Amino acid sequence: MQRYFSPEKETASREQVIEWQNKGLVDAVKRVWDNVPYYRAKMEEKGVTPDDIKGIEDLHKLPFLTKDDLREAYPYGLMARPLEDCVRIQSTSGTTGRRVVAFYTMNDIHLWEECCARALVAAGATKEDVVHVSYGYGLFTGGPGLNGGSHMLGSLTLPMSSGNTDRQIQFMTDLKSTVLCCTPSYAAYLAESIHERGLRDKIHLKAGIFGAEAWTEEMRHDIEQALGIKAYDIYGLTEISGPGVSFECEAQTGMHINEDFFIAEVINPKTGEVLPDGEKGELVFTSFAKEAFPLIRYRTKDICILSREKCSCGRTFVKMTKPLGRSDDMLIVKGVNVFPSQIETVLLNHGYAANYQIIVDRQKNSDTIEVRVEMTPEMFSDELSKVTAKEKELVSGLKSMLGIYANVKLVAPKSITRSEGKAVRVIDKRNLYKG
Ligand code: DLL
Repeated sequence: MQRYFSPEKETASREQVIEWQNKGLVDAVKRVWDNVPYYRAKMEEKGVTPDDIKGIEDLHKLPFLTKDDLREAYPYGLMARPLEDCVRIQSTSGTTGRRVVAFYTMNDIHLWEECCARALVAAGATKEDVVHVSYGYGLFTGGPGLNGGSHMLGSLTLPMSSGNTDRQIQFMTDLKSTVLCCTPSYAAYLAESIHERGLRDKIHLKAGIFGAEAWTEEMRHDIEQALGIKAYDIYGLTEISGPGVSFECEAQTGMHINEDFFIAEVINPKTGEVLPDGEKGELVFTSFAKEAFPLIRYRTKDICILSREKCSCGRTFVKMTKPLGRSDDMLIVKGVNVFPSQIETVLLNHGYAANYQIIVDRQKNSDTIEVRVEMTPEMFSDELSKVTAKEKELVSGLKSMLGIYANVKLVAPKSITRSEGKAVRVIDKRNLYKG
């Protein structure tokens, strides 16, 4: 059986990988300096020019890039290739207004799809498999990424997208899907629905590739048991390409980062200092091989640990742990990125004060989000029907801001505990991050 999609890359010697990265970095820095005024200004501000960058040992001299930079440069400010060379955009989930938009040339699409094909092969997929893609399609990278990877591998690809569980299960049984790609919470929901319908013995799945949100080892165990599969983690972010920036192999002890395309660093999120392998900190990526949208030292805000221990699968690429948390307050609810500040904006725009709490939970394998907000003193004497109407108004405001349903509960004025220090706005009962 095929063990690797790109064997010469995935098992390359350390020296070889460093050579690719040295060359790639020097080239990428020149390209952004020449083509992206935004980058040039950032580098000038830090007093660094392309001549200072001879290889990855000089990476630390370069400025970091954050989501705020991407928003500031929106929409075209970070493009390193002319528009005519670009063939696609994708965008991060959940944020409205100034979204983060990433651009791709045809080569960038191929690079990204190759990452996903590697993830599929690492999960045991071959061209004989039927790959059932239930990640969302559209601006979200999940569907298009795994779809492309599956095509590249030559597997029959079912572009199911998310939702419509009955249809998912029907195709899964009729077409005998063998590899399922979706978020772990949707996999758990599908498993439950399959059992409820008594269809467990009609399912032919052998593996699942689940990512885009945090999930625990316990959840992995439950999904594996319920579907009789091996469940693999996959990580990625739109800014760097999408799913497949890193992926799990059969060892299931961390995700291999595709180091022939991306340089990974872990930094202290407070000081920006680069930490040695094995230490926990914020993951930073340099996507040197990308043409349209190469990002240099992009801060992911994901907290993790890198490990260079030899892996039993034979891949030599560095491994990252599952994200162990975030260095900002972003939540991922139903696979959608949600910032508390977005919720606050909706509340303030509707005339409420910033006394609120966001309660996130997972019930029956599905995320729930509830926003509790204090009524204004005038509203307190209103009849119930008026209060319900106000709640509905907020539900719809939140839906258009976040793209997902959030339950709203208007509570009595002064009933939300005031904090003496930092307000505790978010109560996440899911306990997804361990370690
Ligand atoms: O979630 C890309 C993706 C699609 C990855 C499908 C895997 C599968 P964004 O919407 O830009 O992109 O969200 C990126 O999601 O910074 C992490 O915080 C989180 N994330 C992604 N994969 C994982 C994972 C896609 N396996 C943000 N475990 C990232 C935990 C993950 N968190």
